[in-house]
Amino acid sequence: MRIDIITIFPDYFAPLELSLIGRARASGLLDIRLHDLRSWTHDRHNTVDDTPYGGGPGMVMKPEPWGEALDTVTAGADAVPRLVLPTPSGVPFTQQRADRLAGEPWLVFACGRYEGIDSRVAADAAQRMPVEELSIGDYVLAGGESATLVMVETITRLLPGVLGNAESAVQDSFASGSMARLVEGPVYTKPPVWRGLEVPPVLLSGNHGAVDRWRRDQALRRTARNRPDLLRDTPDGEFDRRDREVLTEVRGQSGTEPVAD
Ligand code: JEE
Repeated sequence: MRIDIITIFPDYFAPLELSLIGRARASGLLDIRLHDLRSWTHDRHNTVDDTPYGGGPGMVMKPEPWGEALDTVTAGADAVPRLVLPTPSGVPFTQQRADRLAGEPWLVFACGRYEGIDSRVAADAAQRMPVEELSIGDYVLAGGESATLVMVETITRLLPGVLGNAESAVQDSFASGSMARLVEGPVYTKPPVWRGLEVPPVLLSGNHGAVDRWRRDQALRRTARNRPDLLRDTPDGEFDRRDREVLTEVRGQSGTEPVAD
């Protein structure tokens, strides 16, 4: 997969040289190219922003450098890339969307700053390529760079050969299909006792049926506590009798796990 990233902060993407992504790049599996938007400015101050039409706070990114950047980056290839525009007003970036984007041969990420990019940039690009305005969550970042890092990491770990353990990514997407979506329960490794805390004995029992049931109980409890929205979206038919016992029990308790907000 080829990924182009256009930004005024190319150094922000140093982490893409590390770990799984760094190795995938070195092996030629991933072709990630960084571009400094300011190299498509022509004034002595390399200006990329201007005041917003209609008034209001902050500055907006000028369209001209973006137009030239996208023309140059997408030129000279037979293929047409998909343009991803991270924005707080975008469609939610989800695992399902990551799965689809992982099937694309070429993605271009346009990282805005200030209050965002002049809207005509997306409108103009859309005449030549598919454009997706995406948001990584309901909070306001200072720019699109960290959102791009999140999306690139989420997408590239799905590529065959990028993850060390080829099974993990497949398992994730299998689990997020149409079946009941639960968050994972706790995980443990050696030693069996650490600072007086024991690994739950069932995990050492060798009884795979009991392990599976215990893990599901834990996943149900944690989902009910941390993500009740996921359970409300799950049809009743997805729960067996034991599931319903666990949910009834946990719903009658008060917070034993830390809860946000
Ligand atoms: C790209 C600039 C900063 C700050 C105006 C008006 C918006 C943009 N999930 C996500 N959160 N934030 C981003 C994101 C933020 C960006 C850019 C992505 C480019 N910024 C910025 C303020 C505003 N605000 C009131 O409503 C909120 C716009 C993002 C993603 N992906």
